[in-house]
Amino acid sequence: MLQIDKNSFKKDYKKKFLEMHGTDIALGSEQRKYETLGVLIRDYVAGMWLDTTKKYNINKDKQVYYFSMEFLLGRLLGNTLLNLGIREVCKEALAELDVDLEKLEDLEQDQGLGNGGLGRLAACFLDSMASLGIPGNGCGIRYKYGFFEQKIIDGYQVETPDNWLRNGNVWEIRKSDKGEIVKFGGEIKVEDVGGKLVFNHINYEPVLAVPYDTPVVGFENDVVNTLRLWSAEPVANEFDYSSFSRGDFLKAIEYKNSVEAISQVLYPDDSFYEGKKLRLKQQYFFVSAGVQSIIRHYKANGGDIKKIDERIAIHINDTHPTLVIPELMRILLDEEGLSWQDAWRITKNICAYTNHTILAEALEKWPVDMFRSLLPRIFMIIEEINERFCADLWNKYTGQWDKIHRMSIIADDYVKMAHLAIVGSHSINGVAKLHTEILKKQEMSDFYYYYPRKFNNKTNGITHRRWLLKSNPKLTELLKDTIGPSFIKHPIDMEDFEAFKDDRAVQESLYKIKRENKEKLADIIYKNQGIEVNPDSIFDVHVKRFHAYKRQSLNILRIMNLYNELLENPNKDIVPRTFIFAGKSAPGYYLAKKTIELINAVADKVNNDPLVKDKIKVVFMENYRVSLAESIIPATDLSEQISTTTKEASGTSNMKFMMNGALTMATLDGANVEIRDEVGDDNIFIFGLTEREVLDYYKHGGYNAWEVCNSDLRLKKVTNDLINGRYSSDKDKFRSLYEHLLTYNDEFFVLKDFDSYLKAQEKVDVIYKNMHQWQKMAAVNIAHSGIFSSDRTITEYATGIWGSGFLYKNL
Ligand code: 26V
Repeated sequence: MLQIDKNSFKKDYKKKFLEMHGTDIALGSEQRKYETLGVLIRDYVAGMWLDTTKKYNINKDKQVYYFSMEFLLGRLLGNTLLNLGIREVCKEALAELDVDLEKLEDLEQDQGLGNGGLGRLAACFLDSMASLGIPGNGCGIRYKYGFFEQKIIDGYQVETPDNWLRNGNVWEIRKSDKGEIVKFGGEIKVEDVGGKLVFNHINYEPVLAVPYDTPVVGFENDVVNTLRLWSAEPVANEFDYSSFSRGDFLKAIEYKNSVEAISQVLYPDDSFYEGKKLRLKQQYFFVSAGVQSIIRHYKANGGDIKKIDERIAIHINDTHPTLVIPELMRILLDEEGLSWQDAWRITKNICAYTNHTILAEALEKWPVDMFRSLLPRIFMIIEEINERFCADLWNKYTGQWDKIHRMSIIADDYVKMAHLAIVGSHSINGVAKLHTEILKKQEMSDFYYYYPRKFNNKTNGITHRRWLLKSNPKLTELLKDTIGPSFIKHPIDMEDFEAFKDDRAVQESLYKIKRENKEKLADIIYKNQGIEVNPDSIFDVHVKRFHAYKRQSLNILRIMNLYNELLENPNKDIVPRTFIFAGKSAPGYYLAKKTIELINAVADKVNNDPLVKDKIKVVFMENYRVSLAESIIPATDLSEQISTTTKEASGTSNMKFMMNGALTMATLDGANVEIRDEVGDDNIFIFGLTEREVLDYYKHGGYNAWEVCNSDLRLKKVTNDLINGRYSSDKDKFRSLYEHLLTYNDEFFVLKDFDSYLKAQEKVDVIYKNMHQWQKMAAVNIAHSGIFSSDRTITEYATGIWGSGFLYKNL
């Protein structure tokens, strides 16, 4: 482990500061102090990084490559220090130099290269792989602009670019000597050379992929893994200045721009698939660069290409990197000269795929014409994979054209990425038990019956190092004081905390810790939004991407109803509540944006109404991101996880909240089901339609929103409030929400779940009044959260999917 004492750290820091800035610490800006610390820590890490790589090479360890379009890392400084085990030493040393570590940590820009759950999961997985000593690498895109910054102006979401590299990035190292060429467009000339077909790719547009490596530091174990993100650059000789003089100026500029566009920006939509050529380009770009560099490295280490599947595992995070499959085939066939049979066996052994959503509108499929012209050789390979697959299907399902058509990889002029991922992988997993069952029984049932053994479940997890140790130090101390420190390395040991659930002193400590975290959040809310909130009120929190299925609309309707009730009956006995929302909507998602507007309109009205001043407050926190989540989650009393049952594949914030002692208000959806199974019905608030009821509605119809609305006076009033000018002088402002709920018979059953949601919320009030009971329930939640550590998830991936002995010898 890295050994560094206070004095040597001080010396190193002073020296580094002088080297970098040529001046005294006291004269430097905070930004410079941050940069100095970052570079110094990176230097500390460098030796361990090299040693880890060398060790992996010598041991010929099996390497896992986690391919993902998104890695939502957030900030790195604090967690790197924590994992190195030197955060406290640094903090004290810096304090003696008059530098405040936490202030510097706060200066760091979030690395926001992801939309939400899927990208954050990838980041938690990197942390767990390194901390478990698994040789695991991330492979993705170094977007110049990450997920947009959200501003709320007059209640509307306004998007501004996330220029996260503005001040540089101390964590990355550009490896210009490790570039790869990726080829787009052109034609394939097939030649017969001595009885063997040779595929020559000509007239293509070359793109130079340059890797930027970021160290991923394991927890107190000397392991440093690598996240490799690729940036697109013009190939030098295609963009040389001679073309300017030849008069090809515009062509050269066009080429440069089209290349740089590839890694320019993250697509900010995680719900509606659009067949955009640039996105397909992004996918092939990082997949091809990644696979080429893996094979180059493997061969440079003396690896036998025919045994590469013994040493390499590639994980395909959702369908976005599915082109790994045909790209591997291309290299094995065209460049390594393997037979189809060998190449196909190796490819399937290497690849595994995770599905993260059943929303039909998010499933990726590419128009054949676009695909073929952009990736001609890859298309040929997919055609061949499909022909062979359909021939196999025909053998089993002779005459069943419909079924074969349904399962085909290419059909109706589209290339279906999920089908390709299933056919070309040895493992397909869902991300929570319920989700996996739905995949097997519904969405992917044809494939499940055909390949039953490929399907398995891996319930998601979160890294307790970021989401507990780092973000909630006081709770961490309480756990250490009560159950000892073993949970830090073995989070499942948090179960021991259950023994303290009735301990009054522990309950009081829990209350006190929560209260302090709430005060801190209240300060942030005041600073950012100018709203004063009461830390003694229940902090009732709904933070996540805005999407109709996540039902922020259900939440705001019940707040509107509560407001109505308080106006009618000012003496209504309720525990004061602060309703906190945060989250981004996809820029083109009209209804989601309307919902944000509605929340802000309700906030405006409620927060300015003296009649309810001491009872309720509504806050919409701008620009939800990892670092903001780290402040909100430890301060939450009630976690809202209220998606329409069957729609949320897993959810991961639900796990973060419970680990921080929030109680959960939940439908039995995604991982909420497993949280309920862990804590028991008495320690969670469950409401809403069951899976059966929802699936029945979808199958047989029968849901009538008008009927539900008309039979409940409260609903009549709140839906009417959407169109009677109560929340806006423009009566039509929220009409689209009204129409969606009623006229269009809302497919997410918001109105249907309204009554049971309100009843469950009433229980919250009753229990919150009894502090001891509430904290006892919180203790049970904390105690049972260890199973949701991503260390458990990653251990399951390693043993159940990535396989073979030496990979998990360190577990
Ligand atoms: C989908 C698409 C569709 C096309 C446009 C770009 C784009 C970008 C990302 C995605 C991924 C959507 C899937 C997703 O994020 N699923 C979430 O995955 C979490 C981790 O497994 C899980 O906890 C959430 O329940 C699930 O919604």
